[in-house]
Amino acid sequence: MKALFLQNIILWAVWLAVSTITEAKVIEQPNNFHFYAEVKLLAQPWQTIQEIEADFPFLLSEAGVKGNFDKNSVRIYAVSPEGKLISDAVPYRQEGKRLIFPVAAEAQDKNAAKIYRVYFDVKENGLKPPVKNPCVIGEPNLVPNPGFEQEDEPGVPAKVPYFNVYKNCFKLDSQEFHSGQKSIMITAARPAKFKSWTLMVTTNPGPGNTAMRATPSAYKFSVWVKGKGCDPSGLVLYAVGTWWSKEKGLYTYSKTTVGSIIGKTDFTWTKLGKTQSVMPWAENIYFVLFLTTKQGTVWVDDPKITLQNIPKLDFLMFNDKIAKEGTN
Ligand SMILES: [Ca+2]
Repeated sequence: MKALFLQNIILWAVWLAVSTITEAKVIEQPNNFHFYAEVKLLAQPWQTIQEIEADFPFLLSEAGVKGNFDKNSVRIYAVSPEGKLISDAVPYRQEGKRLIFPVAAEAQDKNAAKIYRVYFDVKENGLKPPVKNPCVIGEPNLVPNPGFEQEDEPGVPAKVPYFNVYKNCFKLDSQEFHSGQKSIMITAARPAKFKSWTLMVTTNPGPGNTAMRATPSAYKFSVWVKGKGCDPSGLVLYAVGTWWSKEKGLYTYSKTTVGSIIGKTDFTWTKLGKTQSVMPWAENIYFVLFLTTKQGTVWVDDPKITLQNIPKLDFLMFNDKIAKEGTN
């Protein structure tokens, strides 16, 4: 009986190994695209939508290539540091000179720097079919759960730290929103001399916390707010960035005003924003909103963090696989 059991275990292990091999993904090789360029992006512990600047006609002319850029030919792949394709073509949206696409979540800090390779071609090398996007690609945004649309459980927005701690005054509201179908409604339970709420958009760095990674750069922070019955002496929003280095053991934070609304009791959806540089040694930042008003209700939606300077494709490469054909 025991032998039969062991035999079954072995058979199951062999089946698992074989099925894993046979199910290994074959990545489509972009063999008939004549050119590519690469860019480095920082992946977050959650999926983000990121953007790059891609001026293809300029890249082609800088490299002395004659021909007209084929807008439909763009294909984006994640590649390993050795230059091997590690993903299928990534869906993207083209807006002027910008390419906007999802960057997959990466759990490990050491693997967070990702290389993306963009293949493209000129019309003279044969028109390429346009890419069909399997999904709608939103605006570039580094925050997890942009617009508070995903829920962990009914009424609890996903990836909003400590939402439940403030459940007496925080509510996921599907009646009022700036975009999508939900916002976070914050209500003063009763008038108080001074009232403030802390809404964490991304977690503070620290042991066990999944914080947002940062590169030495400037980030744009913004958020939309709406108010009803607020204290007219002022609603102030502070963004708090904590700049933190695990390696150097440095830990500091800077509190910066995202914006304020003074003299209004009721106000419609209003965008408040601020650009903030990150300390050169910082490995993480976090985005917290402190809202202060003595009374009333405030709705918050669409917090957004983006890089001030968009990473850029700046050097064209010739695709070795077809360079011999001499058709460039
Ligand atoms: Ca929303």
